[in-house]
Amino acid sequence: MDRTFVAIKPDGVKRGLIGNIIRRIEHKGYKIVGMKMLQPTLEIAEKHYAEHKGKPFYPELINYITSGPIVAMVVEGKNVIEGMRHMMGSTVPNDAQVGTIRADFAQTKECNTIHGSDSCESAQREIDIYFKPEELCRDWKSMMDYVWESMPSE
Ligand code: IDP
Ligand code: MG
Repeated sequence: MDRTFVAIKPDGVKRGLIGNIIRRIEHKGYKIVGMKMLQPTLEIAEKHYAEHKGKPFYPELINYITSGPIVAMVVEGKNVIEGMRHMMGSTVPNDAQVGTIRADFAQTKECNTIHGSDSCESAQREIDIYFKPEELCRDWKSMMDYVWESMPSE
């Protein structure tokens, strides 16, 4: 099963959107196999956003992501990396499709409520930044696991 790293960013936590966003992920049928609340340290933030170092918005991005707690998650599902990006919507909320998390909840690209990995490599890299292997709970069946098992193609 594919895996991605998702984070509800500080604006999402402060606005009380944790439940709403987790509900969307669960309703999609994705399986949450890791979850924690933490306030990213400067070190964690710089690791997470290393690819953006040197860009004009980098200092603001680091200030934003360290400005309060985030809810970090590891999410599993079929083609989940692409699927989560689709549910999140474009980086700029006003370009995002209505119904996506960013279109529905965010106003600016600076404060766009949710993060999701953009490739298999970034997913693994980001999961390793936020989670130790023993912090993941993989050994249980979600309802979706039973549904997949009952499908002819499984
Ligand atoms: P993504 O989150 O959709 O993958 P990236 O381009 O990887 O978008 O940018 C990472 C994060 O940096 C964005 O989600 C947003 O919070 C912030 N960001 C991106 N571009 C800008 C910008 O031009 N100004 C301010 N913040 C930005
Ligand atoms: Mg990105």
